[in-house]
This record gives sequence, C-alpha cells and structure tokens, in this order.
Amino acid sequence: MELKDKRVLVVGAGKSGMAVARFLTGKGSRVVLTDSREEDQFDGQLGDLRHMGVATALGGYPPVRGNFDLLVISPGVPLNIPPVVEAGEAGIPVIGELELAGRFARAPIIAITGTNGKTTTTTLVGEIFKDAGHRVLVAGNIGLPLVEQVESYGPGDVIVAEVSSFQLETVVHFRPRVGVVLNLTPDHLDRHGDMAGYAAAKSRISMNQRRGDYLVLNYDDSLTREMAGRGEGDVIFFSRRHILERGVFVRQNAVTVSLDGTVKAVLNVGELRIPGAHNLENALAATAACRVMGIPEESIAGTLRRFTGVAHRLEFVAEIDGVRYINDSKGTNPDASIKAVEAFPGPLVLIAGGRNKGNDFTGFTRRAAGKTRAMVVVGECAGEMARSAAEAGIKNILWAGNFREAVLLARSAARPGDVVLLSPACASWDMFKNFEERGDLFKQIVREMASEGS
Ligand code: UMA
Repeated sequence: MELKDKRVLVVGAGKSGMAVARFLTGKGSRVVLTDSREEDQFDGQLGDLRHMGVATALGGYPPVRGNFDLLVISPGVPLNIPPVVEAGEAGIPVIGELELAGRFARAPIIAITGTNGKTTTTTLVGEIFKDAGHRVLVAGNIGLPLVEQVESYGPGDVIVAEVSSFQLETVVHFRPRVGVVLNLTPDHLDRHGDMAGYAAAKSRISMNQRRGDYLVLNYDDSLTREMAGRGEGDVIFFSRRHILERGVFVRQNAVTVSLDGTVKAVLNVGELRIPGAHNLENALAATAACRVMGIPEESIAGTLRRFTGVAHRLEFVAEIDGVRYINDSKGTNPDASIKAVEAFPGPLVLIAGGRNKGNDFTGFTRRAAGKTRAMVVVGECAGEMARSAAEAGIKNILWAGNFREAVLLARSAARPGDVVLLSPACASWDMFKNFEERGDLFKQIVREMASEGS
C-alpha cells in the first residue's frame, strides 16, 4: 500500500486515530486528524502529533471531496457521519485502523471476536504462545492499537488481535490466519441496527480467508455456527455441550482435541482457574486456535492450568467481613452480566447501571432475581434498571446518586458469605472514560474499605 504523499483524513482522535496519524506520518502521508470534539477537550494531547506535522481539524470535520485520497476512521466512528458519506459519494476509499494494520502485518494474525470473552481469550491465546516460546504481539480492541506495533513483528512471530464489530465493519482485505468467533448476542445494536447487521459485521472476519487459514466457531451458538462456509478457511468448531467428530470439546469432563484423526485429552475442566461456563468456552476456543497453529496439547495445558484471567472480568478484589468483592466492570451489556451472575451460586449484591447501549434488561434481571439479595442501581439508566429489577421480582433495590455511594450501599446490604458483584450490564460512558476507569475506581473504593477495617 503506497502511502507516501497521500492526503489522508483520519477521523477520530482517540487511541486508534492518534496511532494511525503517527503511523501514516511515518510513511510520508499528509495527514489531517479530525474530531467532533473541540480543542479544549484534548488536554494538550495533540502537541506531539502536531510537532510531527499532523494537521488537525477539531470541533467538526473538513470537506472531503477534492481534498483527500483516503479516509481512515476510528472504530467508534459510525459510517453515517458526513465525511464518511461524502467520501463514499466521491469514490474516496474509507478504511479502518484494523485494515490499515493488516496490510502491514508480516506475522500471522489470530483475530478473535465475539460479543463476550474476546479479551480473556485474546489474552489467553497470547499467553499460550508466549509460554511456548514465541514472540507475540497482543493488540487491537484490547487497548493497544494494532497499527502501533504491527511492523515490529516478523513472519516467525505471532499477532493475536482482539477485533470488534466496529473494526470489522471497515475491513476490505483483512485476512487472519486464524479467525475466532466466540459467540453472538445482542450488543451495539444502536450502531449496527439489528442482529443481522451485527452478525454481518462480525462475519467479515472470514471473508478473505483462503485454504490454509482456519475459522474457529462456537458450535453451541446457532449464529456463529451459521458462519461456517462463508470464507475458504478450514472450519474448526468448539463445543461445551456436544462431542464433535472433529474439533475441540468436553468429553468425560476433559477439554479434548480431535483433529487429524487423533483424539487427545488436554486437561480436566476442574483444573481451569477462570470461573464459569463462558470461561470454559473461552478455553476451548483458545485451545482450538493454538492447536491449529501447531502448539502441542501439553504446552496449552500448562498455560490453562495457571491462567487466572484478566482485570475487570470477574476479577477478585478483596474479602471484607466475609463478603467477597468482584470487579466485572467489563460487563457492559446484559449478556456479559448474565454470565457474571451465573458464575456465582449467590447470594449476590449487584451493582448495575450506566449507559444503556440499546439493550433490554429483562433477561439479566430475571436471571439475577433468584440469587440477588439486593441490587444497587446507578448511572444514566438507573430508572430503567430498577424497573426491570422490580418486574423480575428483586425486592431490595437501592438507588445510588454516584458511583462511590453505590459501592457503600452494596457494602451495607451484604451479609457474610455474599458476593458484591459490579457487573453493570451497561457501558460506562455516562460517568467514566471507559470500563477500566470504572473498574479501577471500584477497586480503589473496595481497597480503601478493606484497609479501614484492618
Ligand atoms: N469521534 C468523532 N466522531 C464520531 C465518533 C467519535 O470524532 O462520530 C471521536 C471522539 O470524539 C473521540 C474519538 O473519536 O475523540 C474516539 O474514537 P473511538 O471511539 O474509536 O475510541 P479510541 O480511543 O480510538 O479506542 C478504540 C476502541 N474504541 C471503540 O471501539 C469505541 C477501543 O475499544 C480500542 O481499545 C482502541 O480503539 C484501540 O484499538 C474499546 C471499546 O469500547 C475498548 N470497544 C468496544 C467494545 O469492546 O465493546 C467495541
């Protein structure tokens, strides 16, 4: 891809856009970085880029026709904003950071998507490769823009990329050696319109795959099962519920691999340290992705035995007065939070609410009702969450005016043996920059409470 002297408009000056602007400038492009936010909202973050020669257009977008040869958009930028529409009409190519990075990747890419479990599975796959002695780049939606380090890895290395539906929406030639789709349940419907639009974006992960590539799919999820056969990659199913002729599954309580005519037990399910059925699925998917890339079962088993998970996903924080505090701030949609609720026998004191991304909370509150002692509601959609909880039969609903109060209310409602679970079923964007900031504040408050008590 020739980028020298290309006039490129980079839309969105967040993590992804800033990395793209830096990358393109390094390639000799003439870059304009644009954002709907005004200058004063950037806290001086743009100084370095300007110093490199990046021009900025803030508080709105510049006209595109006649001024640019290429648009690179950030994942959070929807395709219906004026510069993207204008580029489409003028025949100017529009790509995302994932597509750009993919064109410069020399190491094979394992791309992992799905509604839930992406980050855990991506981290786990990265760990398995590291333990097996490979040089690995773990990047993408997980937080490190792929483009930032893609060129530092060569053909003998591996890139493990967490990829979102937003990123996949704008891929053109992106071709992972291994694509993984973990599951598909409603999320981001405000952006994709409906489930069909969301599934269509996700299925772009495999559209450029050819013979010799692999597509790892969840056999137990009808929407991902239906993705088989859309590209030319070899489909490897994983299943928690069924014994498969070929694939990765649970047999006699052991994670089992059946590939190339041999069937091998990897480890007992009880040896996994990440809790819940969904994490078993993540382990099955990771096993499949690593096995097809040639990592031996024994090596995979070694990593699975010691892997304890990822921050903000069912993360144990502290035990205070017999109450365990769990941070699942990454529970940003009802399905993720259902899985969190299912990982514990109860009783639970749940902290939920934030910004609703267009979801219905009924499934979540019904699943929680049987084991929830109290639910603390907080944030922009506290009212909606409280109504749903009351309809589901949760009796003790506590309203918090802010996040700190939510944690303190949860503490006062909990009894020894309970679990206080922050799993909001909502995005954090009404009160925080991201789910990490929300989870970090939760941990900080809990640790303060723990040290006051000691
Ligand atoms: N912006 C506009 N116009 C718009 C929309 C946004 O100018 O119409 C601007 C915003 O003002 C802001 C910038 O775009 O300055 C934000 O861009 P972004 O939302 O793409 O966020 P980044 O900081 O670039 O982070 C992105 C991913 N964010 C999203 O997909 C929303 C990060 O995933 C990712 O880690 C990062 O790139 C590096 O690759 C986060 C995420 O929430 C974790 N992902 C969603 C999820 O996991 O559910 C998909």
